Amino acid sequence: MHNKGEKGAWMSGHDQYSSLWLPDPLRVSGRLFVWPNEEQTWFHILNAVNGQPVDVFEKDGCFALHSEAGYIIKLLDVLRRELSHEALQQTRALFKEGKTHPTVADFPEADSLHGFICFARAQWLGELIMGRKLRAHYQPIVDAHRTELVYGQEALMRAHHGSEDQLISPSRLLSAARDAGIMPSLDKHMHSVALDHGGRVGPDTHIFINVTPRTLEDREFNLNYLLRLAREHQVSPDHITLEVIESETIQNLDHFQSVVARLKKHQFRIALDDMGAGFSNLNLLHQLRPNVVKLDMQLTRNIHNDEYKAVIAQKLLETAQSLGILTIAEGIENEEELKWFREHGVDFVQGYLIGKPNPEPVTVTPVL
Ligand code: G
Ligand code: MN
Repeated sequence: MHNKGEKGAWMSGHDQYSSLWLPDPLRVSGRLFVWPNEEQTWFHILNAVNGQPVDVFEKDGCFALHSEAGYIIKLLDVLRRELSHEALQQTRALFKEGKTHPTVADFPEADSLHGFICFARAQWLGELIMGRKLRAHYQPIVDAHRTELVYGQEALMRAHHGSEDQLISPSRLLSAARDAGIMPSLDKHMHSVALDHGGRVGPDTHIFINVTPRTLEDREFNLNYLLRLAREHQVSPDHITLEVIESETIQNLDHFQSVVARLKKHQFRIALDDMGAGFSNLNLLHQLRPNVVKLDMQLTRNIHNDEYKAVIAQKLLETAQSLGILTIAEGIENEEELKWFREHGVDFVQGYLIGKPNPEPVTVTPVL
């Protein structure tokens, strides 16, 4: 059965990866046997299964879900969302290849459903990375007053799964990486993918890449790797802005700050992302001392008609301006939002009104 001890080995090479990971519930057909911890969990799961093939073994207190390509991983995502933490921990799960039924001897192999979900999601993500299915799409960031001047391009993670037109949302990828404890690997991989287009965005355009604090804190993260990537792709570090997201996950502030200080010393630029959203707080402004602050799109939405948002955004802009920090308003969708931010002195804007994320960086943006 699957061997959790080998979880860390999945980055070590494609060949090794294929042999280590059998049987693979995503590639091998088989059944996932589930022993729900209580009756309510039965109902929840059967609801989530929603017409997909399932064998019920009432006598054994379990049922089996058929693993069809691409189906089981989606189902696991649903279960992870729908079931309580307790139910996930206490429900047992076991994957059996083919049509075989578990015997008493298999039982010690059964994992908690939670463990199985983490394992399967790590495997799914590993497969996307190894199969080079992760791509960067680029969204232009332009001068607020002259929207035809492209200042930067934010690289946004996208994944194609199954048929090529099936896109996987970044939030699903991020939550899988978090569950599987491989966020730093995902971030690092995305940085290299993002910079692959480095040359194409033009030498004067800044590339914005997202990074979680966890990655910056990770022992495996080192500056040399970023410097090497920048050199290989001929992008100067002062044209690479690291957007720090999800501030609540900072574990060791001293260490985090020392990493940020070293990045700045090498001329990388730091942005505080999603300012004004729940997980980006004012404390981080003085802890991070960023070069750039990005105002969250929830604040932007309808700002011209919302007194509360307007006051909050205005104070955030004033704070950044008096500290000499550049400002970007995210998620601009209409002319009124753009007008509001222009009148309140924002430096740059980003959003569907100006340009949507695109596989090729959009270099011609509208005059608004
Ligand atoms: O967390 P961050 O702000 O980096 O996320 C940006 C996400 O928001 C991207 O996935 C992008 O597709 C999406 N996005 C970008 N511009 C707009 C916009 O104008 N409106 C909306 N609704 N979403 C946007
Ligand atoms: Mn961002």
